[in-house]
Amino acid sequence: MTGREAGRRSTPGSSPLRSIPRAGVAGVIAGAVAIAVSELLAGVVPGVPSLVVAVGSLVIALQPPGAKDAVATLFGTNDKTALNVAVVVVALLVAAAAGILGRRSFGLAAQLLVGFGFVAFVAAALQPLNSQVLAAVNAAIATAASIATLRILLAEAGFLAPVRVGLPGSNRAAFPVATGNATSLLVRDWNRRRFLIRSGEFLVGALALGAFGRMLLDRQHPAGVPVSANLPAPAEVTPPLAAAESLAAPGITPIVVSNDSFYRIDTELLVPQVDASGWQLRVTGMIDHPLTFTYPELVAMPLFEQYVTLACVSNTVGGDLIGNTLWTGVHLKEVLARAGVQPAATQIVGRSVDGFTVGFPTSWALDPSREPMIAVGMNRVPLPAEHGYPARLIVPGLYGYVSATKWLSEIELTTREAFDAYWVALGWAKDGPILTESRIDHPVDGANLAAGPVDIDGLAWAPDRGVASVEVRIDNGQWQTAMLARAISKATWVQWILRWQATPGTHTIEVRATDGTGAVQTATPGGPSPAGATGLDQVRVSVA
Ligand SMILES: Nc1nc2c(c(=O)[nH]1)N[C@H]1C(S)=C(S)[C@@H](COP(=O)(O)O)O[C@H]1N2
Ligand SMILES: [Mo]
Repeated sequence: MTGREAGRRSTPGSSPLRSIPRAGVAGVIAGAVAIAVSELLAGVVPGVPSLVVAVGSLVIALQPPGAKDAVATLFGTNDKTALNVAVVVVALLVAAAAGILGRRSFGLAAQLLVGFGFVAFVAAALQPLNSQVLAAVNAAIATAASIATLRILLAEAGFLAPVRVGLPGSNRAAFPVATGNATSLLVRDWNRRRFLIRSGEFLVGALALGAFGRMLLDRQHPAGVPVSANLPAPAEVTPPLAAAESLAAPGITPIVVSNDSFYRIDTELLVPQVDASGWQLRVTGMIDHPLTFTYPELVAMPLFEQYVTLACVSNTVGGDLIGNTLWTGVHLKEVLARAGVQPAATQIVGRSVDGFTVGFPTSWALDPSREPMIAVGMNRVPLPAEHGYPARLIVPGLYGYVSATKWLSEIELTTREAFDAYWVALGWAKDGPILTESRIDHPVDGANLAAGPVDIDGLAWAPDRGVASVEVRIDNGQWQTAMLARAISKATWVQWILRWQATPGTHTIEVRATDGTGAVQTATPGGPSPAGATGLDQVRVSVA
């Protein structure tokens, strides 16, 4: 008899290494069942938090300074998916460890699962919008489901005494595992097959229920304008865009981005759903008259419209974490005037229902040259949920991370020294004026072109200093001045175009902008951390 055969004939428990895979599989499946049950509960019962989302949010909350820089545009859509997947994978690994432990001591395995369930509960309970009771209920049920599953599968695998359920006919114990003769080999084969069948059943069930739960959960957190939302007509209406404000170049990036294609960046793994009827905006801190607005009270104030370009500090050179749209909202200055800002209040902090914060200088907001707003509309519809319904801040000239609080709940007047907002505490710059930048949209990098006239076009922005000029150069040649559309305002980006007589060969095209103060955009590559990306956008093309 070879050593290998001898090994097969021992009991699973007596061959510690060889039994690891089966025990690990049992653990993974127990973990999958826990996740499936918890996602299903979260999807079916309103108010029950998803534990996967909760652990992901905890990871976001615990990130060390600089982590966001390492993952270039963390919190973009793909990163949210990646984080969910990472949480599931880690949970399954922990569950696998529980399965392996369970061969020797089921009690220890159960304790590990309880511990993990407790971590998930704490993660969920820490989120400001979650019910702690429902978080506890979900974690308890999910943990119980994983322990029961592990118990059943470890018994099927022969590591534990069979689970006896006191129902007639259900008492299908695994065959006793014996050693040393042909009959027992057959029995063990049958046991192994039963383990596999059972595991497969649990796995398929978990995948189906988990996917169903997640689908229901996503449905509870839809993007887009909430059905019940409506927006009164603004008192001051912006005239339609003049023809001169857009260049008539085919395929050029539109000057106004649609709500659906406007970039989205935030720390929320599911789109927050704020009910405007229960929502309030409080104005607090170093003011003479604390204020509270309900949604009807806020939108009963005179509404105005303005185009403002919003950019993310994480946007890389040539990137698309930037958009320009028509915002509708209340003058922040009017709200601040009513509140009576005390002279010592040097910082305005915007807090979100989810605990996110921004902070910007009071002097920036009160500067007569700009109109910061409490925005309630985007492109003439109420704010879509993912862009901050029912209200958000929009401050011309500042990156979103220091200014554009979505799902706004409080405006607090404080000092610059007293408080560092969310991303500032994580190492990003305290001041976040949007840098002067420009982008080549056409031709695209790597394009193959025919020799002859080629239109090079793109966008440039320097909110809210305004763009004075845009220049393009080919192969390090002379800077050539591009034609600019008429800017809607200093707070918006502007389209530019340059006709080029392309000659055969490969060429590098670069662009740079000069802002309204005469400052040329920084050409040295840098950032995005801590204060925004610098450097020139460039594309390489082949001309034949
Ligand atoms: N509540 C909340 N508001 C937020 C954020 C966030 O994570 N949570 N992210 C900010 C950042 S970093 C940016 S760039 C803008 C993006 O706004 P948008 O998603 O509407 O484009 O929102 C800002 N407001
Ligand atoms: Mo951002």
